[in-house]
Amino acid sequence: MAQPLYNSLQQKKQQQRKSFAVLIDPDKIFPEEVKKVVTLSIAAKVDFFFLGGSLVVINKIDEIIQQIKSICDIPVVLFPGSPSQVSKYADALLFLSLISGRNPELLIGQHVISAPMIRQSGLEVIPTGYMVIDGGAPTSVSYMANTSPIPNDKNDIAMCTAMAGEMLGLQLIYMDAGSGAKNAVSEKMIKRVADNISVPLIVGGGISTPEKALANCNAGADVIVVGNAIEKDVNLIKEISEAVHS
Ligand code: 1GP
Repeated sequence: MAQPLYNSLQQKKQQQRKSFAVLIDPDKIFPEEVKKVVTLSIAAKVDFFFLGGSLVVINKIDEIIQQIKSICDIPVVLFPGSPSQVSKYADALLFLSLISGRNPELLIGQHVISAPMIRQSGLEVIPTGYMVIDGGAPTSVSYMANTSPIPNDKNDIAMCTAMAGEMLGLQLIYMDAGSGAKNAVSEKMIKRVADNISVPLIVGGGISTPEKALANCNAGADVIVVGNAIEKDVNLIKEISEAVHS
């Protein structure tokens, strides 16, 4: 299956170019706000929109993607918390396997259920090793996943988990402290993981300043994801984008 979006990510990694993804939680955004976020993202040269949440109560995913697509061609990547969060209007889907946990449903169970629907959608599928790192307080993802996150000072566990994910054939590693995490993933842990894998590394959860985004890039993150902080202050789109692209 063709993977244009993944190929561009790999190419960027080779060129040491970093990407910035704005995370839109479909439950937390009103249609009138989408336009503002998208307009600011175009101006700031945002690389991707990630769309999804640990729990989506009102399913507006199709509607939001169509709205984004009517304004710009920034790729929309689904970051689904459940098989119901699939939309044929997106460009790609992170097929997440929760490799930091030991819940078979999130390692393979829900994938089996959603596979035919995803195949039918024609979406680009990117197999992703999803690692939840302790962000200092329970987040939606840690509760919904019903597994323990990796302790935030256990850099070796994170490294070995990411290495195993890559050896299993996963094409991306996503380290996530959870949306609105009190503590973002540490630069030491990011570096330890980045130094030991060759697939692109996504880092998110609790990033709220351009300085932290830049530090994460310097530690080895290839894609920075920010959602919560932008929901509170949309001006951060420009500031964080500049930091990531610098
Ligand atoms: C959460 O990585 C994302 O899954 C982004 O986290 O909302 O805290 O930016 P924030």
